[in-house]
Amino acid sequence: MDSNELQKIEKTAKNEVSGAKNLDELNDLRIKFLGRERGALTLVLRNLKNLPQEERKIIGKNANHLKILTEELFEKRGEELKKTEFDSILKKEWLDVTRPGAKIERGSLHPITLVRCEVEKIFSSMGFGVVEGPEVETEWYNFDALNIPKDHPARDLWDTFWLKPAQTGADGTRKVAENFLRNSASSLRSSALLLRTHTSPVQIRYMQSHNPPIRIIAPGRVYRYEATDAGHDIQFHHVEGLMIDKHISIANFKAVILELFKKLFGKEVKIRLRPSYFPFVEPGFEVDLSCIVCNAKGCPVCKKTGWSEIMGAGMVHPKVFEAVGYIPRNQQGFAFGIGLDRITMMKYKIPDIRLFHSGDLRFLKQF
Ligand code: FA5
Repeated sequence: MDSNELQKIEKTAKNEVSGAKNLDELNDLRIKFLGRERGALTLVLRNLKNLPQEERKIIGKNANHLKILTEELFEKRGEELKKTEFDSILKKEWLDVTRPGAKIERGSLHPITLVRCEVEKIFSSMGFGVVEGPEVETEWYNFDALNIPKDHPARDLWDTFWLKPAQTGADGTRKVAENFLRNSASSLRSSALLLRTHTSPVQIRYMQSHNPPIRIIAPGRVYRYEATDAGHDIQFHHVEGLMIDKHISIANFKAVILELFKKLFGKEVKIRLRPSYFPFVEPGFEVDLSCIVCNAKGCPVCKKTGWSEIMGAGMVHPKVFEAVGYIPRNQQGFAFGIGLDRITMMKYKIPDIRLFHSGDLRFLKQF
């Protein structure tokens, strides 16, 4: 061991410490030079005892001096590296708190949902409850109980999607659903399955489990196997209505419907009742609303007539009361089925019903 060796250690330490690229590298170097076991300077100091006394004095002094110097080198380089690392973190994670936030895309309710909610609110304010029923129905509820027996020509009024007998899923879910529907008709009743063509079966289900007085609406999706055009789709929505008590008349029906339209459209509207045939009401009529899309001037929605057929209605037929187990003469009432899509078109002046299911965001984003 001589002074040359110490100078060599000093030179390498200076070079390597100043060249350390990060704190890990610096730590390795610290072990290399100052490490307790095998650090270059530690070994020098440890071996001092083997040197002659004179040499030990000089080398010892120089080695201690170098140790202090090297520790200062590490300290200084450590500070530099910490600052560089901190600066790079700051650069990476820098956040401009004054920058305006990114706009969160929000969905909106479908126009039909908006109008459905509004219709429900208006009917609720007139004391009507809101009930629902299954979209997959049995033939008995959709037709038979509504006084539309098999082979009756009136069935042709409702072009029906019939369902094939269901495949049972591994978990038996479809079977359970089918059994539920079939059991809720009786075993003697027709249990073929279909997609309901109107929400009138909900009034049957409700009357089976409730006695008059009744005041309900039944909104929901319905299906028909028919050609589509600006005013017709194969999947649309009905709001069925039913009001039954001892002395309910068509005058009550008119008052309720005019109140609905007045509140929904925010102004008095014109309606007209045309005699019509529905097997489950007598008398039956269709209600036309003067076309709001074109202000009754004529457009594709009203087929250029100025009127749009909006609903079917009438006084509940005694046969329907019989089907649900009521004594026909004990009560009377009206029922109606509003085309929800049609009144939505009127409210928002939508010229084509097919837009509702087009999935076109340019259309949907307007609501
Ligand atoms: C019925 O379905 C009856 N259940 C309504 C009813 C209930 C009458 C209670 C009497 C008593 P209709 O098939 O007319 O009736 O349908 C009712 C309304 O649904 C129509 O007035 C019309 O506004 C709308 N509608 C009918 N077919 C379509 C279709 N393909 N696309 C869109 N809306 C339709």
